[in-house]
Amino acid sequence: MLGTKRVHQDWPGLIEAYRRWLPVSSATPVITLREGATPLIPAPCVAERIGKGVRVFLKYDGLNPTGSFKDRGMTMAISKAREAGSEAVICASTGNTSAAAAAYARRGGMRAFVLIPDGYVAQGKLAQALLYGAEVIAIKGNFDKALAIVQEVANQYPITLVNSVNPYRLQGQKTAAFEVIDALGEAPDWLCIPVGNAGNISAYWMGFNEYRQAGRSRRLPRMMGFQAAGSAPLVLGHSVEHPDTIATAIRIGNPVNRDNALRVRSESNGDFMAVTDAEIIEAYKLLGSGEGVFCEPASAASVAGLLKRRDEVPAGATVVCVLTGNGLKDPSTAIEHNDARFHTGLEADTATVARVMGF
Ligand code: AN7
Repeated sequence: MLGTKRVHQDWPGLIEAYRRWLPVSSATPVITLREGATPLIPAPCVAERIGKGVRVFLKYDGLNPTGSFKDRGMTMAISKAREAGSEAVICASTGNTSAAAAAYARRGGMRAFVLIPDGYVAQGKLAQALLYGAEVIAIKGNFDKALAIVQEVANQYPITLVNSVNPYRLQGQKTAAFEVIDALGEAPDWLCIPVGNAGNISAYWMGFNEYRQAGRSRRLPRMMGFQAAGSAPLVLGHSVEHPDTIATAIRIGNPVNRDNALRVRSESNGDFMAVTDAEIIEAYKLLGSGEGVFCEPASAASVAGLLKRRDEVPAGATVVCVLTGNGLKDPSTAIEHNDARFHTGLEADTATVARVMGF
């Protein structure tokens, strides 16, 4: 009966929720914004395009505190940096890592330095880094160059690197796989995921394996990673010097977790594939106007990829597509790419409004 049952359960954040699976101890100061516990949303419009009784779910990690999956890794990386006595952190970022690093570092009382490719970070992400109080350094160069610089800086000076070469990042991010299994009661048949530096695909695979070893699931998914066609080093088999895509979050030509990614592909019998910007935008619009889910372009690559490979999905399969970031991160792409009827500059009278409505 409504009212007799406690419907809202307080969520302590993923470190407390999954403490026994994570490298933390009573000495670790937990820096949290109550990240994790994101919904697994059924996607009937996407499923209908595949048919064959396939079930599709969206792991909507855009509902984390700073609007992306990066919060999962950052609560761990920042808590461990704080435990080690660090006073400052640094990262290179296409945007989301910088927002998460800034928020968690400031919450933990640390300085946050973020290097970004000047002009190629979506507006919402830049706004976040600035507002959260990061020290933002925009360079004339892409993400790969920025990452090389922060690695050198972190080697030479007393500052903690919080890109996904930091092992605590992947530890935190693996909890998304735990949540998928906790929600479905079993691992999916396919996991579709956008790939940039390949940290997240590596983290999910770790999480799926740990849960299976512990008897929480019986199978492992095929890991299907999707890159933007102009920025697809793992598909091509070599680095891309000048990566280019509308999905700026995954505009990465030299993924640091390359070896992990190749191992995940072979161990899971998975695959990597490129999706074009046009395919990304089509999936992005379908998610918005068909499912009511607003994700950022990079995230839509997972659904674009699934649709591209629809013929290979086994009948009756369960598929999870990871939506890594919130659509509000990148309002200009949404305003530029939509199928809406948008009537502007009209006179403020009822007759005019009724006329454009079609009455
Ligand atoms: C929305 O923020 O690399 O394959 O610097 O923001 O783990 O790199 C972002 C990556 C997918 C790719 N979707 O994840 C950064 C950054 C979104 C992202 C990815 C990113 P990885």
